[in-house]
Amino acid sequence: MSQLEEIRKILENSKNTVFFGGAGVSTDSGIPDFRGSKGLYMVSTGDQEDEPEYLLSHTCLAFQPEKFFRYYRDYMLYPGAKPNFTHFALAQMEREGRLKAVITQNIDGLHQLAGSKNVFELHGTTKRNYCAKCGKNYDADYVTGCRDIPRCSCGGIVRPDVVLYEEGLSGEVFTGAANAIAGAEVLIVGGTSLTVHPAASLVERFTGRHLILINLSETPYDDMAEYVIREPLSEVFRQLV
Ligand code: CNA
Repeated sequence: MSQLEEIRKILENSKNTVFFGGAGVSTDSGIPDFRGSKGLYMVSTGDQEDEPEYLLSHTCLAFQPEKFFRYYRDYMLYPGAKPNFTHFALAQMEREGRLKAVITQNIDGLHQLAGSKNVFELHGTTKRNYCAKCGKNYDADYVTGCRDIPRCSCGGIVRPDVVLYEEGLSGEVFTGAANAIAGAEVLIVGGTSLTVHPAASLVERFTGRHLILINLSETPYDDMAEYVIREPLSEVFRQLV
């Protein structure tokens, strides 16, 4: 039996699978990842203040908001992006009672758009925005439509509900995700370099039976996995679901 046939059988027989993914899930939707071969981190001018880690940091938002929003709007917002086969396959598995949760590092909201209900967004979402001063909520269209710094009616900056570099994760979301992984029988990890912490270390909470890792490039957790598949996620899911 081939590896993919074995995995298909495992997924067919389990009612307790959890998926943990990252930017590689959405590359087939036209959203570039950070560390893949065509990722945003592969372009560097050598100036630290031009690096994505700085441009997407709390410091940049606080002290150079124009620069922050220019980069954020150009590279983090994809209003026309649609879910791809992987997003839809995961939503279908949940509807069929086979998938318990999707845990994502993505901020694009595409899992929910595909129909997934139990989604833990570890790094927040570009779909929600709020005034840093008064807390008033704004949708993504408001931020997309602003030319420069999005402002609230109170004058405060409207920022995305996204976990920026130097900011902490929501304890509630992280605990929910950790519990889902700790209670899973099968864990599929896909489209993530597993280098951003603490999110990546969630894999260590898994004590179930089958760990399946689907990623185009090597990750620090490959040795932990029972199956390591180095093919595009959508192609793999077409054969699994
Ligand atoms: P990453 O570090 O960019 O890693 C992505 C991984 O996915 C790489 O190892 C690639 O080799 C792999 N990959 C790319 N395309 C595919 C594919 N089709 N099939 C299989 N593997 C593929 O991204 P991580 O998610 O690990 O890092 C976490 C960051 C990235 C989070 O903070 C996110 O907010 C951030 N991010 C999110 C998005 C998004 O929301 N779509 C886009 C870009 C970056």
